[in-house]
Amino acid sequence: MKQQNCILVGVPMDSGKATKGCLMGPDAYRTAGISEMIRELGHEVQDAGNLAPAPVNLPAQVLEGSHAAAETVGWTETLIKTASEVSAAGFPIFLGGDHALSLGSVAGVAKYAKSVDKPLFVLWLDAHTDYHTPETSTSGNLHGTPLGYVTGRDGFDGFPALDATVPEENICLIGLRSVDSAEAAALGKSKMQPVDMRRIDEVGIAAPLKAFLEQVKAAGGLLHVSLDVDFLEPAIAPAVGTTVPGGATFREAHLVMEMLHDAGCVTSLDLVELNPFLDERGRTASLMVDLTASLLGKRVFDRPTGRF
Ligand code: B3U
Ligand code: MN
Ligand code: MN
Repeated sequence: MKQQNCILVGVPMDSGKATKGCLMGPDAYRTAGISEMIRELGHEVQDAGNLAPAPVNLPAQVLEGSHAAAETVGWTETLIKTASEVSAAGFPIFLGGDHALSLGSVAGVAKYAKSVDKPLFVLWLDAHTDYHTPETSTSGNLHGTPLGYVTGRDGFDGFPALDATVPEENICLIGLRSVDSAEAAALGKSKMQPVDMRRIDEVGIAAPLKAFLEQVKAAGGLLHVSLDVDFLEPAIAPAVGTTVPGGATFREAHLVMEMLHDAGCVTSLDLVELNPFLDERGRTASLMVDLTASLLGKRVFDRPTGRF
């Protein structure tokens, strides 16, 4: 990955589920030193501050089973606009906020990709598939729906119409270990590339990622990475509302980020679901910043320069 102009976009969004706390995420990343880390790695960084949701009123029956729907639609409107604009200016890093922010970040990046006539690919690092529609969700939590929205599934009345959808075959999900039955049924019919923990146990995490990155590079595509804290093993990343045992280890997660760096095709990043209220002395926020460092080129041993 060459030198980047990183743009930090704070998204203190907490409307994607009922448990509160993700709104503190952007400031936790700042406190953990995300700007300083990026600068030390030789990249440019600018902090665009925090966004706010557009004011939205929904008719009574629209999205009525969804938690805080109007607020999430407002965030989505704001994020589509911002994500499409900042993508033209540099490498956006969306500091969440819960995973409902990806309804807007991915839709906005897809809009940008269309404007420059490049295919968009998405890597979803998550315990969950987040492939519900508001109608299939049993929890009513819209953080479980972004991949449903950006792939163009029906049932998103009230949300902005998409300028561009992401082709299912361009989406790879790694880390899966909690998939609701309605999602599994839809996933079975889709062309998305799911990699669950069993597959990782059998073949390792590098092989499926390598295959996907080769697909991205062969197509000359843009790659958006969406990193949910619950991709990680809860023992190393406790600051998340939806812990699921058996997640990616410290070493697997860093390897993923290092491979993404070496591939040189990542163009935008979401850091989502961090709930600082649930953290232990900031260690989850710090781990997420360290993983971002690996994605941006931090390494233990740099062979060309011989530096550790
Ligand atoms: N699939 C469940 C659980 C869930 C999805 N994403 C998170 N949790 N973080 C749901 O509520 O949609
Ligand atoms: Mn998620
Ligand atoms: Mn998740």
